[in-house]
Amino acid sequence: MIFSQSPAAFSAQRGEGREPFSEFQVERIVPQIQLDRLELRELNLPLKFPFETSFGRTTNRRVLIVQAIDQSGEVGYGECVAMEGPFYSGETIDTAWIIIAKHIAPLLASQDIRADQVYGMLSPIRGNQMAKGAVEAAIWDLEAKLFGLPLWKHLGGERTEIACGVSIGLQASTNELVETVARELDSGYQRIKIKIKPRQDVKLVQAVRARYKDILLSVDANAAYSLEPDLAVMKELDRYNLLMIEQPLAAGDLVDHAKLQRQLSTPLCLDESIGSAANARHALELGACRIINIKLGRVGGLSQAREIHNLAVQQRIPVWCGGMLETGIGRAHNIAVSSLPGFTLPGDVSASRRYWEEDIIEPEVEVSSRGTIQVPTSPGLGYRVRSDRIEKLTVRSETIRIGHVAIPTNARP
Ligand code: OSB
Ligand code: MG
Repeated sequence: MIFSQSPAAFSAQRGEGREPFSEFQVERIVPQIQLDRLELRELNLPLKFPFETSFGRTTNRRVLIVQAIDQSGEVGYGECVAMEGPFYSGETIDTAWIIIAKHIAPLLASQDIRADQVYGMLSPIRGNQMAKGAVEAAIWDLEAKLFGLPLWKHLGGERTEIACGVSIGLQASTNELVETVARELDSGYQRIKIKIKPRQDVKLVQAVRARYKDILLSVDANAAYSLEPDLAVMKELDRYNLLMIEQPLAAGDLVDHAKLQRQLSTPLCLDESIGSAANARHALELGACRIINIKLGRVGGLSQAREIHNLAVQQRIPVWCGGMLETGIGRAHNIAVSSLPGFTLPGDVSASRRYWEEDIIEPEVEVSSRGTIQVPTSPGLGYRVRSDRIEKLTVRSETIRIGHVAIPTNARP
């Protein structure tokens, strides 16, 4: 009976070759994970350059890394994308830590689990998507490793190369912005996104467009505008052939986004507004956007990210993968998600070296001169996590045991 196998026995039986299973087999043979513990760590990493948006300036990243460890000792990694302060979303890395330790871990206790069931198991907890997403992503990595499959394949991804864009923060001057754009284009990036905020918007776009008529250019306001007072600015932006305007209005303002979209020819893209697959469905039904930015942390994990992707494909809405200044662990998850076929626009998934002097994975994420990342071929995330470096960067840690009770084989369907 296939279901009676533990994942460890299942991988061992597959032998050294580790050739991927056909989709048919992956469908049928679903090992269940016997989780032993979660390990939380806070790392402190200085960014190579400060990153400024309409909601603030980040110079240093406090990063919460989650390790999901099963009874055979296999380890999956997840990264919580919450930031230090509650300014992009309501979560912070400190709230996520408490939610994981006090509320998420107990819900994972006493059962055999599968990665695609984790989001549902956590449904008693309202919100806290980034906390959920970090744990769920770690369990996906663990499960992919138990299968001996690269995570992107285990998710159902198809692309072996993903298209990359960059997100450029607010700069000290317009000249510096144009110089930064030039540098990123020279590196090969396929799409430029610049951050804007009230009074630092049209003039920035105008300066970049004056130098680069035809590049794929978009702007991201991080919810800094309101419909009524700012309609004129939005109409100005509409004249620059932008690929999209990302999240101009507040996260909850789906109705106002729909009103705005009706008055613009530039597609609106929602980021902060999309906290779940339900939000995505509502936004599309209202006509609040024509493009969706998918961030696995913001939507509660890879299963929700995939569900939003599937919905968007059905409705012919292009999606792309957003970023949250991740270390290599979060970056590797973003690469895996971006391999799904509906990710047709270049994402904010860029090279490790844009953010870090030294990443915590090996090899680091590299971008080709054509602005692409090759998906990895080894199991799970597909990058080696540098435990030594993680150890050095750790400022606090906590181990949370998951009380596991095996369910007898004959009790299963
Ligand atoms: O709005 O996409 C955003 C970074 C932190 C918080 C929000 C956002 C961003 C970015 C950077 O735009 C994306 C990246 O390069 O990781
Ligand atoms: Mg954004």
